[in-house]
Amino acid sequence: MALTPTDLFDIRSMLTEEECMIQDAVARFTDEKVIPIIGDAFDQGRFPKELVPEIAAMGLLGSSLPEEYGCAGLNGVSYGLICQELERGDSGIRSFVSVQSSLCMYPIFAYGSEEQRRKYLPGMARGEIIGCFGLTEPHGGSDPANMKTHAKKDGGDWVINGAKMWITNGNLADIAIVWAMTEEGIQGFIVEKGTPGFVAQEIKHKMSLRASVTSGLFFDNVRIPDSQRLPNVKGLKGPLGCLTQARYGITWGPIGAAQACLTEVVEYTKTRILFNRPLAANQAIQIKLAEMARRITMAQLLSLQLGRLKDAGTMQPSQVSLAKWNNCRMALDIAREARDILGGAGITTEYCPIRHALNLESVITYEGTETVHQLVIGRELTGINAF
Ligand code: TGC
Ligand code: FAD
Repeated sequence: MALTPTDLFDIRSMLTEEECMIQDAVARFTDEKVIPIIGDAFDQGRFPKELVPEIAAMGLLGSSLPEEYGCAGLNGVSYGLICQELERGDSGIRSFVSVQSSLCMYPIFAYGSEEQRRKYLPGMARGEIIGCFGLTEPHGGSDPANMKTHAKKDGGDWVINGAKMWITNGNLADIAIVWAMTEEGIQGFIVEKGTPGFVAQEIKHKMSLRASVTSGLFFDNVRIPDSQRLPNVKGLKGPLGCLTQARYGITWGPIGAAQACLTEVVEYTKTRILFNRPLAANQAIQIKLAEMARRITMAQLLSLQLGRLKDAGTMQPSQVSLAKWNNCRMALDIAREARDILGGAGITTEYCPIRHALNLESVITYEGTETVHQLVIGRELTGINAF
């Protein structure tokens, strides 16, 4: 029996019927709605916002949160498969879902008051309220403990001053989850668009994640009531807890990007005739394709096991770091190699590898750079903090 090139170890057979149905539904959406438009959106530097209602209607926003807040209540493996299939289309679409789900809805659910959950989560699940997550600051994102943005208590209000940088969905967002230093350590605040003194400014001239909105956020004496503070967490573990959720999804996403590159390059090399034979008939090419399939397979096994650990409630942040590092590196290497195999044709967005490669330059940097994740593993092995 012939194996599936993008699933050589039959990961599908290890999924439940519900997980397979979710994967198929999102795969169909990506094939029919994302892939036909994404090359142009990337060229134009435009996030295809018109896709949001359908993404929401499919239950992909906050998909792991409970149904009582209007969410789908799916397990972690399903969330991973959603990320994988969306990123097979484009990292920007997966980014939108990651930020909304893991970085905005999750903290409101995990750290928010019941009133905040009821106020925001159902509208966010419907895609009517869009969120962004402000942790990184202009002076250096790898070390968020050194946070300059601060919030000062003033009677029953908080006054926020500072700036955040590289914020996905910044100019799209109706609310920002903003992390700020207070006298009691880092705390999270929900800042609504239009609050006086709060401005989002889109970052232009990006060569990566062009089908995604990235912004700077600026806070000049932004006054919000205490009811907009997330009451149930203090300290860096608040934002880092959100990152663990998002990074988990990001371990799956790049698998989709790599699968898209492999699929395209296998077809191309079978039909490209050079030196009187298909390009795919050369050992040098077959070894490159085999290497891609090997690395995709290892990444799939890592993410599936990570997902099963997550669903069992035992997943550890350093396990997520290992998979985020491995899978982003795997996909970036594959996208670059695929671009090379396409020759000159590989430099336009008619073929997906250059778009995925450019996107993955961000994916390997955000949510903790490759170095940050390597040092997390180093710390796990040695017990010595080398940051
Ligand atoms: P450290 O001393 O290690 O930890 C402080 C407290 O946090 C706890 N903790 C975690 N909790 C949950 N998940 C994790 N991954 C955690 N890592 C640590 C830890 O137990 C401790 O708790 P407690 O109770 O003892 O206070 O903190 P550190 O200052 O040494 O930092 C370590 C380091 C470098 C790993 C951390 O700062 C880090 O991860 N830096 C990278 C920052 C980053 O990833 N930023 C991402 C910004 S968001 C983004 O990029 C979105 S892109 C979205 C998209 O478009 O898809
Ligand atoms: P720096 O922290 O300045 O790092 C620079 C270099 O130094 C890196 O190579 C890093 O690996 C290396 N380095 C750092 N520390 C060490 C060390 N101890 N030893 C050796 N090397 C080290 N942030 C948000 O808060 N919300 C978002 O929605 C968001 N979306 C993003 C979207 C995009 C497209 C991008 C590109 C970024 C986004 N980010 C977001 C920011 C992202 O998380 C940061 O870019 C990332 O954490 C790295 O921070 P930095 O860019 O300031 O680099």
